[in-house]
Amino acid sequence: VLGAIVGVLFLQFGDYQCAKSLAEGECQALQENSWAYTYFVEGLFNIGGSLFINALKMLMVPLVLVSLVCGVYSLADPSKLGRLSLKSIGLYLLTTAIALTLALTLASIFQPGVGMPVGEANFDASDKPPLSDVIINIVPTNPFEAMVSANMLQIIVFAILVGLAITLSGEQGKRIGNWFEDANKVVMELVNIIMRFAPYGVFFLIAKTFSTFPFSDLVGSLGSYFILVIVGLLLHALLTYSVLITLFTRLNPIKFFKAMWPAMLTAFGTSSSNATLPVTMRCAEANLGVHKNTFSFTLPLGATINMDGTAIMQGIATLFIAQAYSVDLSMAQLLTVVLTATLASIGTAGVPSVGLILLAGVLTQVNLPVEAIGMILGIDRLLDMTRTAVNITGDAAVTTIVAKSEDEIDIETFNDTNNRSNFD
Ligand code: DAS
Repeated sequence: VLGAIVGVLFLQFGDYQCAKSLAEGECQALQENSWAYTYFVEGLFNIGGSLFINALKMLMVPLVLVSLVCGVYSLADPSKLGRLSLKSIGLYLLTTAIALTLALTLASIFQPGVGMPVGEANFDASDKPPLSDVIINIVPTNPFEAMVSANMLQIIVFAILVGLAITLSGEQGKRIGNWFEDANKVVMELVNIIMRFAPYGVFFLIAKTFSTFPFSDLVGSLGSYFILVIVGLLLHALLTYSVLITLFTRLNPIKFFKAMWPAMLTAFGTSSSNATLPVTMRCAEANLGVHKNTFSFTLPLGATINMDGTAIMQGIATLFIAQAYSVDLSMAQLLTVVLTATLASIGTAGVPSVGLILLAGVLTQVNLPVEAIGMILGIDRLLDMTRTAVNITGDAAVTTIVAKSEDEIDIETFNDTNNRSNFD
């Protein structure tokens, strides 16, 4: 909010005016030696914001590579591979794919980014590989080149294969697996360090955006993006999970939401699936009646690999940015968005704002500018809180379905809405 106010003040009272056409996607200061534009808009705001965006881009490759190797390594443990994990992994990937499809459909229908005053794309968006190339190219010929060029799909495929190989490598694999688990802790600490600078980075990015583009145009487009993500999150939570729970368990979905309400509130408050996990587990046990030996596997798994709410944001944000830059994504590129977003979330821990770092990877994969994240960063906090609540609700919905199928749920507890424990 402070960044927007400062930006608007500069645009209204600075000694420069932006060319209304903004055709080049950048503000053309009409007074060449404008001090306000030179030292602040293109100076402080631009440098501060770009440093933060670069830091997000810096995190993409190590975060996805290390967390995904760990995610697959912990998943593919033969002792866990059984029916339970195949059911829960299958359902988690299904709900995430449904979330992305819903998000891309909503963004295609309502087109929130059309009219966003960023003008034409001044980057190469022409690379639209045919579907066959997208599929052939997901296997890297040189994994190190894939990392250097931040080819996220190739990094994801390589990480999944490495995770599987570690599992099948006996003792040596255990040593490498432990190394990756330690490396994952370091990478997550790196994310925490960068996120400490988020308030400053967001201030500079928003100040630059609002000091460059007309306030009325911005609020209209950002407002429609924000509302569309909230609508997508609510639709997915209330519709998808209700249908799946009714279809697969014949239980009352309303009682499910009542049971999970304390965990949803905790997730909303913390913006972290990991931090909410103890409450999600308590709700599953005390309110849903799910047996411990089921939720103690499916919920930690879900907190890591299942991020439906994040997928909703990523699908809508990707199309919002493409529309803002008048880039028309092909069907192959939309499939790339679904693949990258679904697979990238498998290993990533549920901590605040991690969805934004993954969004940078999705944008990279379809040749959209990662800098464009700067436009939506300022309103992401409230969206992160809401999508995290949806993430853990999805974890609990799949847990309920799996528990019912394994006859590991106490139906009386599930149906008894009087004994709801709110852990106050
Ligand atoms: N905050 C993340 C979580 O905990 C979600 C996200 O960043 O998108 O699930």
